[in-house]
Amino acid sequence: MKKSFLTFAVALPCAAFAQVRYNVLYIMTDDHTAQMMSCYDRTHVSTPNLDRIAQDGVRFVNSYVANSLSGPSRACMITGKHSHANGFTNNEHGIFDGSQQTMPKLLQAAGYSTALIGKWHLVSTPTGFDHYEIIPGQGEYYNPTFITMDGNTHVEKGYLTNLLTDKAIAWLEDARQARNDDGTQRPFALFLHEKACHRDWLPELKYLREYEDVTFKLPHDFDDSYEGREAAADQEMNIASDHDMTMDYDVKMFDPQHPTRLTDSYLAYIGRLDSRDRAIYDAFYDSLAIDFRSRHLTGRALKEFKYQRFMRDYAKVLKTFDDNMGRLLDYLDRTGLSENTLVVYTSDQGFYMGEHGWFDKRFMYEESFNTPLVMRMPTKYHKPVAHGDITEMVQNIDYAPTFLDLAGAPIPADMHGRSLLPLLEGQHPKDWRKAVYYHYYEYPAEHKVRRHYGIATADGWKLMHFYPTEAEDNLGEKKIDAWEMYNLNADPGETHNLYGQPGTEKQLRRLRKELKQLQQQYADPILQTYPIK
Ligand code: SGN
Ligand code: CA
Repeated sequence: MKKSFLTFAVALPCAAFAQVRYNVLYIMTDDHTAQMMSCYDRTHVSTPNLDRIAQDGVRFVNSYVANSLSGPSRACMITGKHSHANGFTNNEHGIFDGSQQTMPKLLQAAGYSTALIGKWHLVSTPTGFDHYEIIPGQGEYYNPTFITMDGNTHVEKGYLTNLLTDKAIAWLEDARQARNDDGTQRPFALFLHEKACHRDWLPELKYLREYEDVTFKLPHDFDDSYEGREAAADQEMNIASDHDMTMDYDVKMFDPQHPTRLTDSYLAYIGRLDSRDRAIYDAFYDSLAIDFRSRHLTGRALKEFKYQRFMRDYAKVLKTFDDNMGRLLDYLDRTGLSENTLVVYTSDQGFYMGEHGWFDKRFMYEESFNTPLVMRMPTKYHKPVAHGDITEMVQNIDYAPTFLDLAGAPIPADMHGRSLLPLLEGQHPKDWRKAVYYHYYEYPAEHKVRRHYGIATADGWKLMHFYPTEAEDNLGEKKIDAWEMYNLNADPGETHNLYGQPGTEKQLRRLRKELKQLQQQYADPILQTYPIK
């Protein structure tokens, strides 16, 4: 658990309490992780514009997702409910039931204009938005396709991250002018959902050479042996593996003489560039590929090479995003919107940047269970607000109740999350949750992470259960039915599984009891399949 250094409240001059309606600007990236955000971790990169939000507002240091995968995370966010309750448990088979209660719909009912720009990924047509312009599925970085509300698609020239900011600012500009019948500004909530920094990390061409002189530090557990962790040993998200992290699509050392299995999808993405831009792209990566082939790297040296390529391309994609955050924040300041707008920045989940030798997410281990979360309250908020670090355990199911609370709208009793507004106002409610619940479902699937659920506690303990289904029989795969327990205070990298170790019985009993309580509280049907005694 990360500890707070600076939590304190600052009193701002009280604006007239009367009828202030605050806007919400919710910005969410894809796969951006705290290890690559300098207000959390300075090891690898600098993200000055994202850090501005934390400097002027708050940084949540114990922020988690309920299910570390795009679609499920988005469904938790807009419903305020865990996956089993909102029905969207995994990307592979999920279709979000758009007829259910969602936070955007409730904001509309409270008089808000709502808009969604960018990645949706919930398959069904978005509901609850007065305006949307989304990208199909994972979308494309170069000359991307957009889907508009009339159901039509069109392609725009440019780099997706820049285009999304343009669209967000254009919508905000209209929203800023929108007035209710009584002449007051109509409040709004804009959800800007980025593709950056999702695989396969295709940089904006102007940043191709950025970070090329940087050698990124290897994580201490880059060569993890996965001892005592059966599911961790069995995944397919190894940087070292050519099957998991491919040489063309991921590493971009494309060799036409030796095309690999993902050649078509790689070529489809870069094939979107026009011939002039494609020549710039090819000139850059071809020169690297020629050098790479001359070195005949194998084994550990090849793994390290792949890590450096992955880190550099990811960092480039992030740099364009951080630039755009600066543009957006400047716009809010220039127009005065900062005064009455809550700015939220988060990611749909964290990501492995070589920790355990991995990329991707899905596991309940810290790197992907954690997600960055910084917020800046309206600068003319009518009460004192918190600055610095918020250490309470928060989860993406809390965003929906928070925005409703800020809007002055009732929070439905069936939402699992809790409003963060008291925390943002500098309070520390005594009855704040002491543990968070997690459940991941997408197996069988790419990266082969087994289904698991678990609990993480505020005092730094974690218990997880990887459980089998009938899928393993059908696939002829090994059934894994394994528990893991960690003391993060002593073992932050989660490499020493304490489950079943002598001397940990009391702690295990306590964690099992708390896990059961949370499963009962949220009514997760898994409790029927795997009852906890
Ligand atoms: C794609 C990626 C995976 C990634 C999932 C889910 N493969 O399928 O690496 O785990 O998305 O990501 S790719 O070959 O298509 O790049 S998520 O963030 O959308 O959940
Ligand atoms: Ca994601």
